[in-house]
Amino acid sequence: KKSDKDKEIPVQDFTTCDATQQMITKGRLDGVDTAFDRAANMKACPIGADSACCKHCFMGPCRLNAKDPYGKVGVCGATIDTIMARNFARMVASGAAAHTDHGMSMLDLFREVVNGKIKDYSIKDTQKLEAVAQSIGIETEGRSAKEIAVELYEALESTYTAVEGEIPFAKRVPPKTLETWRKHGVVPRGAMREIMEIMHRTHMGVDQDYTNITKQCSRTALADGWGGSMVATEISDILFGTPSPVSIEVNMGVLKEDQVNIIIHGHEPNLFESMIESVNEPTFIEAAKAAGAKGINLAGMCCSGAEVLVRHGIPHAGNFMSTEAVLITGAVDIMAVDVQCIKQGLVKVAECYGTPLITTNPRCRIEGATHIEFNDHEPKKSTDEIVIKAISRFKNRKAKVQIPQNVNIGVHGFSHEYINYMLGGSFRGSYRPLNDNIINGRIRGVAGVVGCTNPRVKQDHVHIELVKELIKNDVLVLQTGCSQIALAKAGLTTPEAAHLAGPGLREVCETVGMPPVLGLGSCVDNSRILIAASEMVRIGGLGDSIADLPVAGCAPEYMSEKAISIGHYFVASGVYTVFGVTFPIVQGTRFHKHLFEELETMGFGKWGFAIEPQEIARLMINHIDKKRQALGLDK
Ligand code: SF4
Ligand code: MSK
Repeated sequence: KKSDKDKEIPVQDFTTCDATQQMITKGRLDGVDTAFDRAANMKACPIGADSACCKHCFMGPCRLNAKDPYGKVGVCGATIDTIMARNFARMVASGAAAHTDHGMSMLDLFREVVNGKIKDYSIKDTQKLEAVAQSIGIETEGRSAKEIAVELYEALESTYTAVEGEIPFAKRVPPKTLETWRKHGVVPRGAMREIMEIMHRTHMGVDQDYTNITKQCSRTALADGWGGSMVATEISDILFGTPSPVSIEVNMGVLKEDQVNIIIHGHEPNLFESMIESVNEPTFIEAAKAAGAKGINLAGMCCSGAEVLVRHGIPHAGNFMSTEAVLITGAVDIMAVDVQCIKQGLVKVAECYGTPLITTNPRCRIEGATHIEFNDHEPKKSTDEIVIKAISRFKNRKAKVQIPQNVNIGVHGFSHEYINYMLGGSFRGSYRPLNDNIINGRIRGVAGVVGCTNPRVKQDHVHIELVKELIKNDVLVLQTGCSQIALAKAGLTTPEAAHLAGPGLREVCETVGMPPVLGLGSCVDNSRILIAASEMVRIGGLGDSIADLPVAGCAPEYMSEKAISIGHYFVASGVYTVFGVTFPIVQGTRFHKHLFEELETMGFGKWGFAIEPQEIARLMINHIDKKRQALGLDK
């Protein structure tokens, strides 16, 4: 039962997504609560928001005063800088753990496919297999795919397990950037080691120098971006195919009243890949018809959706803040989830509409949901069972169905390989034309706009207005995750959106036939942006390190610890990265100065913060212009 307090708040203040607005309105009439309502009814804790509290031991918890940060210390004597740095480090550790565990699952699957123990999946992209192997110095000439894959597996395992040395993908880092990392001792070893060390160092009574803690934040975050996340992306491409652009429908209108609707939500692609097989089984299609449906309709949400949107052109029903709203349609016959960004609140909403909510991963069970475990060794066993349940729910649908008719068509699937191809004219093309267009000023710079949606700000609004402002100023925008879906719903992922771009970017888009906003995939696919940046350095003309490039990043509506890890690996890689909503550090403290100023002087990127889209755009564009000037591109 919802409280009355938020009933006054117009739904337009919660979200710019029309379909989600319609569903919140319906939810209000049905007496159903969503995270929007809960956020309106629960003020964020002001002490936690500033990260001014510590509960790392039981002499505390200790609460400092953000308004007088140096007026007090914790019982152990910990200063505000130590407390904030330790809290920040643990967010990085948690976010990095999520991505690296995801990557490790993909690597486990790859190992079992390569050694023949799993036969339901296979290596789909041998060209990518060879390219990844070559990138870390594995000989491919005259060798079979199996031989290459065995050696690649062994090498990539050290991304997680290496107790010393450097992770394999450090070989892809531009030499000058790597030199900076080596100088500051932040080249990552295996992720397990780095995450373990961060947890040790942030224990009570260990590392109490915020600059030293920040070093381990950088090392751990880099083990995510250039390690766990990059392995997740590359192995998923090898197993399931490297994305290339597809035109596809996005938004809640992809649900179909007269079909069995199945939604997959979460992050790892293997569940979804198996579900694609299951829904195409003729026996299930027949069974769905026998139950009175016209067919089976499969759609994705969040990053699970982003993975298959770019690889297979499966429709996407909406981003993080629409996952409860989509259930309010009454049209979802089953929602199956795996890991990450799955709100516990889904259970109640699903229950209200008689939609089975299925957990599938042993790492993520939710009280009140049904668990049907997914196993890579017999994947279809669980996805078949889920389809059967969905058909049965369709047959017995009791909830009134109301599907918002919003559908947007956009082009997605710009892997860095495809960007190469698109701009360079061959699959082994080059970023030369991109660099040339930046040098001649048609493209002012490149921005990565990524990340979640968050009920503390109007859903999609900051993403959309920020991206519009960037492209208007000739900044090419690369996107992943929930942000990409926000822009797709706003119609900016189409080549026609080029008319919203400044004259230079518009000319490039029209010549190539590409949108001014390029969707690259899921959150782990932020690694594609790192590779694109490395390629831009390698091609030349834009400096020697990633920190020299006229680029900037942003997660304007972030909500997760994963986003903090992503933000910090971009910063450690040399990118100015602006976050919106809130930033968990007290302004005016030494730790704040370290992250927002000093890291840049050490050869890294730096953090930035602003809430309003125009202000974020101004910060990013100013930074791009500063880098252009330093390169001598704008006299
Ligand atoms: Fe308080 Fe120090 Fe314990 Fe943190 S570690 S709770 S600051 S006494
Ligand atoms: S799903 S981490 S809400 S982007 Fe990757 Fe979206 Fe953020 Fe989850």
